[in-house]
Amino acid sequence: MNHLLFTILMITVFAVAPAWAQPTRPNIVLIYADDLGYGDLSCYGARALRTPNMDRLAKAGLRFTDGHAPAATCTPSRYALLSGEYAWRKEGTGILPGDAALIIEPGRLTLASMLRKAGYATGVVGKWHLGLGPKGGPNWNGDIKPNPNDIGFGYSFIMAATGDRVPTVYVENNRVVGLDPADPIKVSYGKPLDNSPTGQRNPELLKMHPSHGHDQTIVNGISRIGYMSGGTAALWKDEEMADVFTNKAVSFIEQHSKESFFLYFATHDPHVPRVPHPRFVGKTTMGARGDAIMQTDWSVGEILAALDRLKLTSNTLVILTSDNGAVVDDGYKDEAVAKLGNHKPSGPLRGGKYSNFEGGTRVPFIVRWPRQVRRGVSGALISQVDLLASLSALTAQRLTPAEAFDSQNMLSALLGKSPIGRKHLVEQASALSLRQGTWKYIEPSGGPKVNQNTNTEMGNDPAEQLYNLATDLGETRNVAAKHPERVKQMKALLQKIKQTGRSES
Ligand code: NG6
Ligand code: CA
Repeated sequence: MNHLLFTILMITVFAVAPAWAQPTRPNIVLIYADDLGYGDLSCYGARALRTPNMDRLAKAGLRFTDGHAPAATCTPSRYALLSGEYAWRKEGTGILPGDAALIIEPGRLTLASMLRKAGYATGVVGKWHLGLGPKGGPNWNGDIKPNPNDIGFGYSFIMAATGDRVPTVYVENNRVVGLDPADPIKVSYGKPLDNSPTGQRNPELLKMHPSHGHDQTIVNGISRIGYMSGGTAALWKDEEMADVFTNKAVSFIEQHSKESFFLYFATHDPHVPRVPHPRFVGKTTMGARGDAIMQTDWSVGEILAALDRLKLTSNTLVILTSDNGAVVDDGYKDEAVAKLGNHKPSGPLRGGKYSNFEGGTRVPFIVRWPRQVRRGVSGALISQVDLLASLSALTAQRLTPAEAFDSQNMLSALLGKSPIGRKHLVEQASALSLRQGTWKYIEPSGGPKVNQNTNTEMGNDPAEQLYNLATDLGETRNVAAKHPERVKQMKALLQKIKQTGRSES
């Protein structure tokens, strides 16, 4: 048999064979934290708090030091993670309001639909923030469709957007959980719906006050972004959210323990509003943000414990990462700033969430699969946008050139079999940056140098910026003037990646 025929045959066999025929194919659990920074884990150098469960994962697995979220905010990162396309290529992929329509077209290949096609049971639990429903937004009181199940997930239990945005309810598959039809939900991101109290007019009703924005409808003593009425029986309690999501994630694992499964577990922690369960309050010296990180670590521990209990650990690929870098004051007076002490949420990196500097997209990135992944530390340049191509290689699924065109097969790097990652990576914040090896080029941009609300160093500059991260990880010395040739070449490459509409390797 010639080689090509054999390869085709093998691909076919793998693609159609039932799960039991592929003992080495792992379950996949993607734990996606929200706003967890590069320096927030003790295994990444934090000293002001300990994250034993995440550390345990790192110790038994591979810890990446140059792993990236595709963007410095949530929606574009999640869009790229699931679609394999850089979000900046597509309009309407910025931070979405809570009533936005689904931004990934049903029928399009996604990380979930690819794995589903490969025979995996697929599920998403946690923060969604990619929109729901058709153009014009979802029908909260009826059939919420399209939803995650229309883009590859067999099961979904989500919040539509973020904890600080209405509607503050859970959605399971196509329905708001616990909705009383006699008390329908209304949502507005324009005018107020009625005269109900708001954070702006009724600060006396708040248990947590906004520092900027977040002064509209009050739910559970916390004012949010957007207006909402009705749905009283369905409203979530922020204090219980980590328990609710974690329990749903564990149940999903239990229900599918006898088949290959893919769980996308998107915790809301440590995003604002940071209202951890009372059992985590005061667990760190850092106030709500530190305590919410402890809660994140607890959620990770519960997932790992479930895998152990069900004897799934050795053949489960666990990936732990974050949707963007760290932010301290993201809109509520929760003492995160006052109690930060010496803790550096972005570790040695400059900037954080929203920033063009490395703190925007370089995030914790840990991979464990005892059967296959080499233990240790990897400096390979890798991005979450690569998971689609890498995991399709792992499960012998073919991608056409029209699919996942920015996703590169980084399976060898992911499994620790190669120290080599991407040759180049586009980082998305208010401007675009290009990483090539240890060099970083930031496009000229006119935005503010510092975001006054969050106090983030944004990395905006009308001049071109070039940093050599090998000698200047903290991006303190712009060497563009010293290396005009390199600037020219990197600028041209970024232009080419934009124009050709795909990332060539
Ligand atoms: C910003 C919010 C911030 C956070 C962010 C989204 C204000 C003033 N700030 O617009 O609090 O919600 O959006 O965060 O409203 S993300 O992690 O989902 O991208
Ligand atoms: Ca986020």
